[in-house]
Amino acid sequence: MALQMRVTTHWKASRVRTEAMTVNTGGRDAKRDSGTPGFNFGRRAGVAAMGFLGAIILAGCSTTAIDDWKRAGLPEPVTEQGPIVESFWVGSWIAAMVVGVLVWGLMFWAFIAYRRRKNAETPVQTRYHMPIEALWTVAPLIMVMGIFYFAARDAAELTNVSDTQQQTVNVVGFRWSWTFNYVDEDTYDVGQPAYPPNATQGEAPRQPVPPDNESAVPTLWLPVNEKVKFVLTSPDVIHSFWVPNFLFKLDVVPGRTNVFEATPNKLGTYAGKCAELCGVDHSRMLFQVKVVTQEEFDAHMEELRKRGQSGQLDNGRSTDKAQAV
Ligand SMILES: [Cu+2]
Repeated sequence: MALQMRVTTHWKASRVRTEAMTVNTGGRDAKRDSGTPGFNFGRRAGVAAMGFLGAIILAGCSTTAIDDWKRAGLPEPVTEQGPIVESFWVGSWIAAMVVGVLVWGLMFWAFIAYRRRKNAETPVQTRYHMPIEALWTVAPLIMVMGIFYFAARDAAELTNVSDTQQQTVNVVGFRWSWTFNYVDEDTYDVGQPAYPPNATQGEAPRQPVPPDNESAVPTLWLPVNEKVKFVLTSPDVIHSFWVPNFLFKLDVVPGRTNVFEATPNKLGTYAGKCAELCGVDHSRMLFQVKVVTQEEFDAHMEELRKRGQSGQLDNGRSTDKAQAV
């Protein structure tokens, strides 16, 4: 009885504690049903408050917020491959919710149908019930196999390298910035760590990097609707190349060349960052991706050549440009 009382909802904790104490000291006649009118009222009020809050939140939803819900919190995909991840993610949530609603429904049905009644005897105990045991072995197995099938299928598609790319970019992650070698254009761009160096030591307040500001963070330019092969290399430690809007990230590992392909299909500027803790200035490894028209891309390549940034930086570093800051 004391246990039953303690698990009752916590907003009635003080009353429960008193009752539990009564049970412990006063014995059997102190036994009381937890479904007192006070408890029911509290629960109803709670449900009503949550419903009201839900209505307010829904009423205040902008279309962006609704789109966020439709993607279950994922950023908007900006590549041809993005929707593969999106449908896997959303599908997993739907499957999880279906299973969750079924399990919660059965739980609450059991709570109510088999709740303790006054003077009730110990209920019948079911043991070694083969059909039930088979069910709770086979059902999770089917679920795990289902998740595995879709995960393996989508991962194979996302990591498949067809070598039919129109652009190849060698992304070099180094402590603590990025170099983008445009292989087919024979140009490069090299970045510097974002933020002033002392910002990480708490001496200066950290300023957010202005969006679309090329001087603040290195920028990778990509032509829209062209398949890009990303070749990831690192001269020092493990980094991770992550553009959240690509819904994809891949480690940049020294001594190893990781490759993936993606086709950006939405014009715009997107944030990127290192997603593998790589040392003290890991948080300064910010960059951005600019998806532009073919003409803008060509003009930018010409601009790089004019600045003298022809050729490739194998180790990602350039003595004149990427000085330690
Ligand atoms: Cu890093």
